[in-house]
Amino acid sequence: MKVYETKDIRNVALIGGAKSGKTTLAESMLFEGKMINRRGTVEDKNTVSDYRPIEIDREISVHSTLMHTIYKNTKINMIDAPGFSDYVGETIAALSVADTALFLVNGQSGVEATSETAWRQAEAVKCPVLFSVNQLDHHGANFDETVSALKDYFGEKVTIVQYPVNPGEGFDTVIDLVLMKQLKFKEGSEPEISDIPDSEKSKAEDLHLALVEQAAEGDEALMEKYFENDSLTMDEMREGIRLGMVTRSIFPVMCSSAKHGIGTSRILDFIVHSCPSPDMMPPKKATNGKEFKCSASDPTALFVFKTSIEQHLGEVSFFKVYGGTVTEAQDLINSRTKNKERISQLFILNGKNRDKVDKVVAGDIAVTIKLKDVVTGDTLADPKISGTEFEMFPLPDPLYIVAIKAVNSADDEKLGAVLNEMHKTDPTLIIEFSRELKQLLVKSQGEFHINTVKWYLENIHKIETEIFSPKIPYRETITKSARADYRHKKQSGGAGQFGEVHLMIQPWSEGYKDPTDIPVRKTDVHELPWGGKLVFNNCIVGGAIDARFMPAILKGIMERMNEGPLTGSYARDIVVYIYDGKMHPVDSNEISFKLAGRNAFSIAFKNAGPKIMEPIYDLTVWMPEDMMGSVMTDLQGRRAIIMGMDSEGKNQVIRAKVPLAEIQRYATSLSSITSGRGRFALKFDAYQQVPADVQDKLLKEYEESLKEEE
Ligand SMILES: Nc1nc2c(ncn2[C@@H]2O[C@H](COP(=O)(O)OP(=O)(O)OP(=O)(O)O)[C@@H](O)[C@H]2O)c(=O)[nH]1
Ligand SMILES: [Mg+2]
Repeated sequence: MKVYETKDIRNVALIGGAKSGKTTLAESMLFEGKMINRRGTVEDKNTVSDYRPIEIDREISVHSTLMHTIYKNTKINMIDAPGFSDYVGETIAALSVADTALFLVNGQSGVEATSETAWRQAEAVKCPVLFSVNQLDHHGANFDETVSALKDYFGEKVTIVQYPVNPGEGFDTVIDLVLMKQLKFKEGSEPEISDIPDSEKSKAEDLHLALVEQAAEGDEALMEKYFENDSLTMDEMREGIRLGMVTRSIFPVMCSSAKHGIGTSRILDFIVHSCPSPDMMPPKKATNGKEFKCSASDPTALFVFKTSIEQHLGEVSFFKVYGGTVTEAQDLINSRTKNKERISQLFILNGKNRDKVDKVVAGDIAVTIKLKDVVTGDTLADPKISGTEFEMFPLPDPLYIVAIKAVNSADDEKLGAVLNEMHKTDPTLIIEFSRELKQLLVKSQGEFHINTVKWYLENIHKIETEIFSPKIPYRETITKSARADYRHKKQSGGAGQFGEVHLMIQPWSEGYKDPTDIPVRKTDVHELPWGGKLVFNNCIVGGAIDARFMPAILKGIMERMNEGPLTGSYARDIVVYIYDGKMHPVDSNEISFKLAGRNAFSIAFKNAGPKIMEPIYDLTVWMPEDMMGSVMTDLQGRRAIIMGMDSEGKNQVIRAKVPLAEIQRYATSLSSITSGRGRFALKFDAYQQVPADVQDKLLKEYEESLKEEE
């Protein structure tokens, strides 16, 4: 394979609405570029992009796929991202290295919820966007309505470059406003170019003018030329569009029917002539301030944006080169580990098919294998600039958390290992063993995402699993003071055990007051790892308990704080006063005082108006206005307290405080209430007392669980 120079490379991420036709368009682009000689279809399960078993099984894209096609001596790298919002991590990764987002909209359904998700990601990384209204061969396709929805959602910079002459069945002809010609397409060959028919002339002229104005807007020199000559030449327009794309002052709109290969060759042509090459993009900044402009003469620096595990290859690292060139047998330094990594083999991919290459230049995207310790987000750089590090792209917060366990406990270890491997290839899946809940948690983007995990576990790794809601990390505390005495005494033949503790407890809060009748001698404040405090006061006078037994008493109390007397959850915010007790000259030892302390504490706790606290989260929900009523009604059924309402762009926003116990599966509910249009964010706020009926229920459940253990 020929080595392409930076200026002859384009990096395109295919993003947009779910099932809008991204994978089909990628197939058509491969076909037009003669990379394949037969176009596969998603239905026939033979596309280059959706090659993985799960994608074949489900007929959707689940992972992003790297491909490339050649058009007019330009190497166009394509990363086909999945459209379903649960896989948004793949879209983010693809956009992080793309210089153009080719954004597909279904001409029949317009701007969908998943289109909005994709758009937000492109906005976040400021990626230039080129729209194509696809599926224009559908009888229900409506180009004008789709464009006005695009403008409505994404702004007036959405600018028509082409419009269809005969949308619907048999669609094959467009008016192109850059070329100012009519193009009639036939798959696999150049379009038939003719003059714009009289019937279309005035519409075409109007839209051409709008395009010229938008193209000139990004550049002062072009604006001047436009004012001077009342028009721009085709080269000037191309230049203007390219500059406008980089600064995001124009979002051109094209037309396609990916399924029939209509429009594809002109999209490729547009990418070559009017979309930026990597060196035209703003420089990539490293954390040390150094800037990389995708120049082949710089020292080598590459960024790993994706990791996958492929049959026969093992771990594959996908990277984009931001400086210099990468060659086989080159040694680079991983900025995270500071270790040397040797590049063994380099490949460019078309789905699962790979071609070996000797060299990859700045701006290009390729893969390598068998690196020692490299994860997504790592930077590998020439030893001369080894401190260079590119920032990892920001990942979305998890929205849907489940607990998982193997049906067969013999699979437990394997399950952990496989899940950790999954995290490596999909960093939006977070795996955590919660010591507190004693559960293995999988944090994901939604139910669909978890179903994907389950599919892999069952079909590929042959592990049957059970998925359930995680336990809630409740806390226990007290509301008033109480005293208790406990004597631990055991006389069984030889050495006996004896320890007696008298204590008082009261709730801790900022500025609490010590009791007047107990003189405090020594205070230790313990910040608890799970939040809150335990204040431990030694108030012994006259040697009733030796100071050497105090740590044992504290240990006993801490055991109970660890496993609260009400539900076994962590206890917090308590002040303890050890004010009296008894020792035995022979039988007193640490064990006895630990047990006496623990039991005295338990008794006092139960008499001190104990309460259960639950985590409350700040919930923000975004949804279209007409769905606000149903979202609100649903929230009221979740013990939510509405804090405020607002509007943000096209959406309404509700802010509320909601107990975690009520929103564990909110992703699924909100999606069904709003037909996917709603989205939400969660942030931990504070612990709050549970209502009495919930407390009763929890106490009963805990008692039952203790009985079961017995
Ligand atoms: N009629 C028609 N159908 C199309 C066109 N493009 C794609 N399709 C069909 O639409 C469905 C979805 O196509 P895909 O290419 O898988 O869409 P996608 O955007 O890659 O889907 P995801 O990656 O799963 O979001 C398939 O059944 C395609 O055959 C088109 O231009 N016209
Ligand atoms: Mg797809």
